[in-house]
Amino acid sequence: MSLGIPTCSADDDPDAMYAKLDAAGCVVVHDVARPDQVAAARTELVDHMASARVADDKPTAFYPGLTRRVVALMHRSPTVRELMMHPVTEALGDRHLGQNCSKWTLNVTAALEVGPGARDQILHREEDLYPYFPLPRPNLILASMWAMSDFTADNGGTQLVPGSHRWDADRSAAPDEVVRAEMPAGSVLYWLGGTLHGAGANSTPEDWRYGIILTYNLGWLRQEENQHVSIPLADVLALPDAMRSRLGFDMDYENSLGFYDRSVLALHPAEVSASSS
Ligand SMILES: O=C(O)CCC(=O)C(=O)O
Repeated sequence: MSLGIPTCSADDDPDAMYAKLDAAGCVVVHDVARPDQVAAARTELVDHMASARVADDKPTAFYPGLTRRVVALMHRSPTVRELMMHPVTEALGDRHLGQNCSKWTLNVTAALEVGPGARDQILHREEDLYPYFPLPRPNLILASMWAMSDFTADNGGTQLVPGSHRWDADRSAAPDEVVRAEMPAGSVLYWLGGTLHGAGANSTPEDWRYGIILTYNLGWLRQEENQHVSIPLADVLALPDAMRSRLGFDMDYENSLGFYDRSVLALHPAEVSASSS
């Protein structure tokens, strides 16, 4: 029997919010993105989504057929950049990832649509990227799914297995342990890197479920989406320090990981050939 997905409101006490996330491995937070932010992100990404390839329907493929995705959102959407460091995410990230690193970073960005007829995605853990740790793994990843449209049990709402972040490797989910995230646009589903999840099947005739996934990892791990080449350097240099740091263009001051010479980072392309010759 599923434990269910706890819910909160964006202005709830962050410790109480994190306690729910830590206990269930997932939590839905309501009223995080404003309606104007949802509308702006959708507008900024509309052409990219329209030209994205709809996945073919191969029964064993990781990405189910009738879904489409666009990545590199730090480059493509100034509004998603703003949402990327939302205070709710900052509070949950500090509490979860901050236990195991002095800096945590943006891991993956993607806008994801699940179209009518799409099947359930295979259940997986975000932390399967790092198979060298036995399950249950230490805290490595925090994931978030921003609802750009209403998520329902029928239109592709994310499947989750609450409690599975504490399971050993030999336990798999029974059907009645899987629950689908239902939330109105503007809400955010947060889940831990060890929680089994996947996109839900869409049995509606014409409703495309639209979400933006942003995941974060420990600053000393490799980022799954290479943020260093997913946004032009000129844009990186114009970002506020905190945002540039979250993207991973910064050193982890505790142990010097990622050290660099700022004067090289700031070189204009025309200066690069001169300085390297
Ligand atoms: O779209 C979703 O609800 C989840 C997507 C996901 O888990 C993935 O693409 O890895």
